[in-house]
Amino acid sequence: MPDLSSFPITQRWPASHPDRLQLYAAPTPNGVKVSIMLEETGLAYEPHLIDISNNESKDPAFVSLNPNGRIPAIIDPAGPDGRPIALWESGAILLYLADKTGQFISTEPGQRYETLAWVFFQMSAIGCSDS
Ligand SMILES: N[C@@H](CCC(=O)N[C@@H](CS)C(=O)NCC(=O)O)C(=O)O
Repeated sequence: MPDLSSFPITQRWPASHPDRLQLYAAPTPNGVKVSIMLEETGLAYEPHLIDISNNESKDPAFVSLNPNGRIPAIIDPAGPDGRPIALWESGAILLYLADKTGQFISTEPGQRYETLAWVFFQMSAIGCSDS
């Protein structure tokens, strides 16, 4: 069983299933797009609701994972090299999950950069602003 105790966020939002990808999010555009990606890729995950209306994304335990203090963020217990990895920024998380599962992004450079263009377009032009 993976040990996630080195991540302070797991003290505030404990992992009942530390073998599963841990999602820290809320039902907002940036949160939901990661949930959709997890559902579509079929990865097992454990969601944790971060109550942003009560500033829980500014809780020191959350900020220890994402210094920008915004949802979404993840911990994947089975990251590169089999070690846990923490990630924040929804676009980075989407690309990580796409690469991890080999879904929704090509390894063929032309197609891969076309996908990146759409992800960057979405990040800069559609959805919650980063303010
Ligand atoms: N660029 C960030 C933006 C994240 C973001 O703006 N999250 C909002 C919800 S959609 C949030 O956490 N708001 C709470 C706050 O700013 O305190 C990303 O794409 O992950």
